[in-house]
Amino acid sequence: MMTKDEFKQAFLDELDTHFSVAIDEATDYELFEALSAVVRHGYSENWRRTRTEDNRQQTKQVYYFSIEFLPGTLLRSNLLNLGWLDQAREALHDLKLDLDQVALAEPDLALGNGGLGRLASCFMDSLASEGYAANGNGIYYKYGLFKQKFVDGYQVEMPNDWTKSDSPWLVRRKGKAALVHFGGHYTMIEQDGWLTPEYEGDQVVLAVPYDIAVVGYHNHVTNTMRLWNAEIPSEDEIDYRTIQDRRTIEDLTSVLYPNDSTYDGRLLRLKQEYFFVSAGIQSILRYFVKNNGTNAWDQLPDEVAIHINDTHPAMCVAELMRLLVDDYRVDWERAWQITQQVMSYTNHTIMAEALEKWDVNMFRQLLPRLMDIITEIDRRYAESLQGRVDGQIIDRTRIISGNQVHMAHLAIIGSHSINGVAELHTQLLETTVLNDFYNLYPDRFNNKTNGITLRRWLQLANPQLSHLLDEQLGSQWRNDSAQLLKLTKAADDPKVLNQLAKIKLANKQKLAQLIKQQTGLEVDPQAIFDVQVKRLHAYKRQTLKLLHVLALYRDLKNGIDHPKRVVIFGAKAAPSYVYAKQVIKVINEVAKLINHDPAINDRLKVVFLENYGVTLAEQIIPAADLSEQISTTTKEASGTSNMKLMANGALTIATMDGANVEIAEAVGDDNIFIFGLNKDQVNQAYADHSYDPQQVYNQSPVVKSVVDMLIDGTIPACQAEGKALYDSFVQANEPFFVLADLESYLQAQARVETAWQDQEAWAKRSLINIAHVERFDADHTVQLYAQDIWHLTPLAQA
Ligand code: GPQ
Repeated sequence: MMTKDEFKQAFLDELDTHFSVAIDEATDYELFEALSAVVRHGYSENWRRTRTEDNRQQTKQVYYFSIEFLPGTLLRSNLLNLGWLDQAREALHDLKLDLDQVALAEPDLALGNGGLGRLASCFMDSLASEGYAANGNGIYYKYGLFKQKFVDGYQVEMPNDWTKSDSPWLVRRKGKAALVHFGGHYTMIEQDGWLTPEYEGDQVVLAVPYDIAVVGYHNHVTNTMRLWNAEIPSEDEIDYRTIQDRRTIEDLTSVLYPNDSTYDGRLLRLKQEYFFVSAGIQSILRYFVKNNGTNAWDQLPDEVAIHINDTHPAMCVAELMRLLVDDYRVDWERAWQITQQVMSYTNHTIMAEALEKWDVNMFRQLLPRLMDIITEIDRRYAESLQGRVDGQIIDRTRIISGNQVHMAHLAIIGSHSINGVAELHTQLLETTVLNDFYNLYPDRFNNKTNGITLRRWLQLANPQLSHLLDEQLGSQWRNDSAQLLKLTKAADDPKVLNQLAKIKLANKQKLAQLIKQQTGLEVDPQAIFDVQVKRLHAYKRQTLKLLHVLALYRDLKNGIDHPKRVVIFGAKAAPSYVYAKQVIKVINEVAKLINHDPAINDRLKVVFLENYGVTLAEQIIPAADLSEQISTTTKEASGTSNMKLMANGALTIATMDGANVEIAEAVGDDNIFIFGLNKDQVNQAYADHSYDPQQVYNQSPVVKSVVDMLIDGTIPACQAEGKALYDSFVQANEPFFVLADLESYLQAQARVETAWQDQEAWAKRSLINIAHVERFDADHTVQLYAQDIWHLTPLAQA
């Protein structure tokens, strides 16, 4: 424990040692750095001890391989988990400083695009907090996710050169570096009766780890997230004298793939995937050999679980095989058994374009030995099924077919567990995209519905609501989210409901200030704050929200009144995703039109905040009244902003997609607004091509009148983009059913308006949502992974 005065002294000492400045001359970043130094002292012993205790106890560890992590900022979350947040706040207050203000100096660590990367970071926090020995394994991108600006309503991407600011959380561990080989040729030569590859002409890259401590909540466990940086091996410095030469290596880890779910532009990405996979697996085996020698491989599955987060690290399967067979001379069959026991895989989408496939020739050129290993895995796989199942099934499930390497197939064939991320998603995997595999290996399939860490998304983001929960429930809910269910006892207590409403209003006032600061717009905190925050994607249907906005605008212009509403968007588009960028442009122009129309008189405001990311999410979500989860049913694997908004008391308007289905189940029909086609209707329409948007458009005056606003000159300055959206909605077999769901969506929004009229009833619904978010606590999710998939037991907690 640390008292306030001790904290104060430690902070002043750090400020003095690091910068020799007094408080009033220090910049916010210097204050942040001094604070972070105090925090580092707070966990350094636990960090060392967690590592060495794993070692001594031989506790099984999981290695979570993910090409993306989105930790956001770490100062306050580390303080919270150390149990020092209140002391730090008070100590700074004594020094006339505001912790939250100083914390703003810390840039987001944004080494991911969206949900997938953020989930990885929520899991890291929860794994440490649940006392599991867990390691993140990822890439040290020099440029993180781009910074988004709007210029004339268009998205402009700015580089995010985050390493410039010298994050205090990273520790470079040159001593733990590994060598990764690319290209060249190899021949198998016999050495002591074992065929071993001899390489020639390959490029060697030094992988240097940067480690970040992952502090567990009040439990003395501190795990490691390891990010690998590509560098020139020192013995090769002589060969890389020109800047051009050096770039070929350093570029390997320089950029995060800016696409989410779909992408193109390939070779570098393949290199990145192999790079962090190979470095990570090498370091796992090195550690294992140090503890167990080179003769105990059958114990590997007792000590190590490797998790493949989506297909990007699927090469883990082949790389572990390569190292076991080539370097450690383990028999193929034995190596394969070990590999399957060690590996597990999570799928995060059913969208075909995100299931990675690599051209065999490209793969072979970059990774000749690995390609041959995969070929052998594939050959044995097909052989094992020959004569037992239909040849077509073998063809459809092989790793190599059509001159392509199917990464999902590699991950599935090499793993003992395959999971989806929400009940509906897992069911769709089993019955559609992975149906062949499900029929072959039903026991490998399981569901693990996503979760979020309530420490960041409730305790840190919404301190006032957290205090109310303390008052109502005692502080135990902070350790044990099941306690939140007890909140339903207060569902009819007008005092509690009133307090809840007051807290929401205060959060909305704060967000209103931020909106004013960032956009100059004044918004009324009494209005409905209607929030859609997530990546910009056709299937997520920001377009549907846009059409609702146009419908409201049309009504208001025609004298039909609606409750005051502030529609808030936050979304980045992949730089090469033309359609998504057109949507941004149209929303921005519609916002400009409405916000400056005196006839609207502030009854409707549209705010598109720039540069949505973890920190902005922490500011928006606590202020939301309405959570927009309106993806085309079957397309959103789970969603996680739906859970974050629920935790903060927003009511959800949703399709029965992803985890929305489970949210609806948890809160009950009266406490959520459901609309739109269900999964059977959507699948039916795909199967028989029966969706005819033209017909919907022609038959529904409501739909026609709203959609026409995109092309009738209502919205200035985006004719081409408006037309592009219009065309996309009416095209034959439009895959996202925007027009099909529009009327149903507008009706659901009308129900929202009616519900809003009774503020006390709204607050009650809000309370019920908060109470039931315990079902989506990532602490619980990781426990299920640990028990069912990884077979971990928590470290003995000191
Ligand atoms: N997701 Cl495949 C991403 O964020 N990026 C991806 O490349 C893929 C999936 C999301 C998915 O769309 C959401 O529905 C999930 O909630 C999230 O992964 C975490 O599972």
